[in-house]
Amino acid sequence: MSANDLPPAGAQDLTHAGAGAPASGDPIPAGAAGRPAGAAGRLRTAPYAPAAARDSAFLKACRREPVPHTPVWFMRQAGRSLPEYLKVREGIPMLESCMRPELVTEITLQPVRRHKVDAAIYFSDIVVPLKAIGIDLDIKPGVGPVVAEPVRRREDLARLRDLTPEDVAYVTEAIGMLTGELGATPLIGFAGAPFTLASYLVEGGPSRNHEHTKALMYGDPELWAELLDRLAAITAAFLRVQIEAGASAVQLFDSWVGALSPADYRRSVLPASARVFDAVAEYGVPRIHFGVGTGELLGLMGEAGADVVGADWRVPVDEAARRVGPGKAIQGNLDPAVLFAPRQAVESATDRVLAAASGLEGHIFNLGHGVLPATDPDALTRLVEHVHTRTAR
Ligand code: 1CP
Repeated sequence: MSANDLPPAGAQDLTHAGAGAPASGDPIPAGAAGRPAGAAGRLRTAPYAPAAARDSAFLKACRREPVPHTPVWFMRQAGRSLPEYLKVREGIPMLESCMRPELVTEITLQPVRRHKVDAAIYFSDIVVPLKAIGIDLDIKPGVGPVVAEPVRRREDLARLRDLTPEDVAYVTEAIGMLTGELGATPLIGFAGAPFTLASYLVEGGPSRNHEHTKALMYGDPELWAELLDRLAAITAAFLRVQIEAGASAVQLFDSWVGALSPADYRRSVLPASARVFDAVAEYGVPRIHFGVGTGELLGLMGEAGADVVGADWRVPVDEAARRVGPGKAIQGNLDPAVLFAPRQAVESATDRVLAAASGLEGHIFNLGHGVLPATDPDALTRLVEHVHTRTAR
């Protein structure tokens, strides 16, 4: 049974493998910390994810293996444009909805059922782990994450304690439910990268120019490095929880890092992002790295250690692959605003992305950034179908 045919979450008896249990026939040797030993730097099967997902087009493309068709998923596919999402979220604040496993499961499955995408992305937000360690923040409708007391001084770092699996028990529970329901459809876990998380913490909310963030980065490089270090530890712990619960791949969103020059990225951001990727390398699950406006940073983002690099729509995917260098798959990159054009124009723009990707070893079709809230859901369904048909081999 595939997730595409599934009834709404909770409408059936959920008998799923216990969260965190290796689901494949071959046992994973556990290290002292209960994590799989060895295998660093080599992509194999997601150790705790359902074995059925192993041969999915999405994971094959991440591993740069031949695929039956180009896999498709959309950043921000869960929520936003779907009427069934708006219905189940009615009256429930965003952060609270992230802490209810049944609701998270339902919202995560909705785009898989509707659009027949090749992967699910776990419904949450990049600020959830910060909330979980006690940072006073909220997600305000129409605004985004707002932090009550910005982090700008050395003494503020004490508020950034380590994250433990117990802090996010609802994530483990939801992923256990989800992997039971998704079957062969892989689940992508995610987290915000240290720079993007820092920008919300230091600014206190969304920001166009990141002026407080840059003032700290340039003005007190030592404190900045400690801040990013703390965030790298929290992010790594959060990704580990998701992988151990059954996520088949993880994406690190560094959405706002395109605000930096390559030299500043290398000096002030790359070391912390690299620590996050290193910390989950031992699991062997594909690690995806994405940011917006990162044309000049793609090579460095690859260097940080991802297996797959996502590109926005400003750089054609073949050029993105050249900048990233060999040995990594590429994800992207239809301009999400193109979906507002007539069907024929969407198909032509999609075909241009596919033509640019035709020589790549490992391409995952996605938008160049998240689904825009006013997008017609039917345009997304048609897009999945179009990519699958055009690339069937
Ligand atoms: O992709 C999915 O379908 C899963 C859901 C998801 C993801 C991956 C949400 C739900 N948030 C995110 C990640 C996220 N959150 C990112 C990285 C991805 C990206 O660049 O789009 C970022 C930057 C955020 C921060 C955030 N959360 C914003 C952006 C604000 C800004 O700075 O411009 C906003 C508006 C939110 C709130 C949010 N997150 C998710 C939803 C459905 C919402 C809307 C909140 C609501 O309904 O009240």
